Amino acid sequence: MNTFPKDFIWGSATAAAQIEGAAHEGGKEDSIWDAYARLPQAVAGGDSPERGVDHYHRMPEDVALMKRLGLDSYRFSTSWARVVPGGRSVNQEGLDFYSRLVDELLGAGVLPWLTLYHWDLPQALQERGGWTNRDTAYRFADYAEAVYGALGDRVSHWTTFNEPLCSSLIGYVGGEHAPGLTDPAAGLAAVHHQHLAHGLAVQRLRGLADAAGRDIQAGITLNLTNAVPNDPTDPVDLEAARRIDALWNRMFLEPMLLGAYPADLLEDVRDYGLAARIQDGDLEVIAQPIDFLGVNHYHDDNVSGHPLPADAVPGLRPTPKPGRSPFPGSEFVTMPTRGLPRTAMDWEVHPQGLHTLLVRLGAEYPNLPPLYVTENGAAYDGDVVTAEGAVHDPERTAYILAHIEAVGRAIEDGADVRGYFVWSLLDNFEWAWGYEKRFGIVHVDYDTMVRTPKDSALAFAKHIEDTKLAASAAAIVG
Ligand code: PNW
Repeated sequence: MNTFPKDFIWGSATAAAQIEGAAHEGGKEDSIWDAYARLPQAVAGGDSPERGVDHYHRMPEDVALMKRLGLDSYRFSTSWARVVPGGRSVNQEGLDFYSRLVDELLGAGVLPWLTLYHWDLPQALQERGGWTNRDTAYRFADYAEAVYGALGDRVSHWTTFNEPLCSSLIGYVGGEHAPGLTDPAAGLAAVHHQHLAHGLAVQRLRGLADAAGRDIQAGITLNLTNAVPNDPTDPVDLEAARRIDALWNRMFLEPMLLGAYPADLLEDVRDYGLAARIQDGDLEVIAQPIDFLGVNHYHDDNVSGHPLPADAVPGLRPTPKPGRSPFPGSEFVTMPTRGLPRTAMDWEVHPQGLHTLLVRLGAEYPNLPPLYVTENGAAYDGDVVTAEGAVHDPERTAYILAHIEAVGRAIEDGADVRGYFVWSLLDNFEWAWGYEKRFGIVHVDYDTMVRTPKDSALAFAKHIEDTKLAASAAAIVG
């Protein structure tokens, strides 16, 4: 077993639109995911976030479960459409729900780790252009202020965005996530405006915290994915990997950490107007110092510049639909399979990729803040609750433990990683896959909403306990 720092944070994550349900209760109005799910064929099985896993009504039970599993922290998101329904005025009832959640967590000894945007823009703001409208960034900072006003006395960890890549490129270019557009220029506008929104919100949160004499930790979560050239000796594949690395990783890391978009990226996407979106002063706002960087990691991308053979399985599958390429200017890039085991999402299982990524970040960005793995986990088919009330999920268990081991080795190799959150606490609404793909370490029966910890949850709980015992033993001996 690896040793982990004594104050390493072990947690689990969810997102509002995936678990809460109560889509039209407590003053909440449509988010883009509520609206998108009503479009024919948008979501597998015609599923919607309307009911979620009823967390809105079962919150205390879910927090009790976290306590039982021994989690140090719970990463959740607040729904903008619940807090500012219709993008108009603040809904106290919405804030009250999150206030009760935070109290419940603190009462259970679980650190609240709050994300402001996990993809559920108020539909009313979408009708004003959504993230293609620069004004949305300023509205986001106001929303951040409203949430801080209600929870800032008790919440210390603030994440602006979860995976802006998905809510820009997959939503506006690939067309497979809400709002379902297929417009590369719109997607890149969304990227820039989300960056700006991040910077404005960090400034706003810090200003409010300073005025109140409080310390906060503010950061962002990115989904970072190694772009591996399919044939590392082939210049065509190497060029494809450079392009995907620029779009997937560096387009997000560099404005925030270095204060500039990568020059090669600007050249790759020159036809789509990204440069024209950047106004004087934007990059200073975007490059606000952050206290941590959240890293979501599930798989590597094996990248080629050659067309796939006719019988090939495409590597990256965000949704059940054969979607458009989400890569502006690099639409020709393919993702061939390379014989690794795959999850039910068709994503490669390759824990070493997480080690490579975490070590690389420290090597490439001298001013990198501390890292937290804010999501990692796997969907597998075939979870069943046995007569004894167990769910045997050996593949998910192995996936999680192998990735934790990779994190431990990355720390030994110098990466400054301070926490690990499993995705996800509960089976939930897996975006365009609806309820078909189960990522939970806790099983949810979608008819009765009964929760049953899977073997992976018990293994994770045991891992947390063993690690803490080992750390305190080392402290006594040391
Ligand atoms: C993340 N991809 O989404 C999200 O943060 C979660 O809400 C989600 O449930 C989880 O991962 C599992 O999918 C992703 O296409 C969606 O590479 C798509 C991709 C990656 C992450």
